[in-house]
Amino acid sequence: MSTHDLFFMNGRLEGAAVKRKTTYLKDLSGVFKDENLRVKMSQELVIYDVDFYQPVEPGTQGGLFFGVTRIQPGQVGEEYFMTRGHFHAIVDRGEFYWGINGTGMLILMDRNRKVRSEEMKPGSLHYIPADTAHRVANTGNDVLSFGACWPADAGYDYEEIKIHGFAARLMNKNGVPQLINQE
Ligand code: S6P
Ligand code: ZN
Repeated sequence: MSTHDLFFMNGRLEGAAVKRKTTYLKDLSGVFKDENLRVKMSQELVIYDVDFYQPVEPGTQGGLFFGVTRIQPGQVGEEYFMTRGHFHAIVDRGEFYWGINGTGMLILMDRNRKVRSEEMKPGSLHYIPADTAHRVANTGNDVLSFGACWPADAGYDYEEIKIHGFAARLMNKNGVPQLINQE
């Protein structure tokens, strides 16, 4: 009998097979509206990290991946720290997110560039439909963490967002998070 070595406990994913990807401010060139300000800030600042478990090879049909993302509190100018955001490479793949700690906003954009948002907080559950770009912003003073489960063959299309961005950005306007249209 082998010892089980994979746990999702107290909001953390733990086990020898769990991998971590850390994203620093220096990795997010062109992501925030105020790029001039971003380059002046500390480039070694951790903006978010993802702990994830891939039980099968990426691209495996029928497989599932599981991850926990933690976004630090903070802003670049008026814009909240957030994930890069992506469509899935295989467009008809959806995903679940759920809030674990802190408060934030899930920003969703369809192919017609129509943007909507859902508030994230501990216990909130979010279904991300297929062919929908998704990004999360931390609107609070604590670390925002959320769980995610997605198909192993979904892949990532970061390019579309890199070129065209989201049609709206989440900004702190006098202490209130507001989606501000960019087009
Ligand atoms: C993967 C899933 C999450 C994100 C993570 C970081 O499909 O949506 O694990 O990868 O939240 O966001 P991003 O946009 O940098 O991949
Ligand atoms: Zn995704």
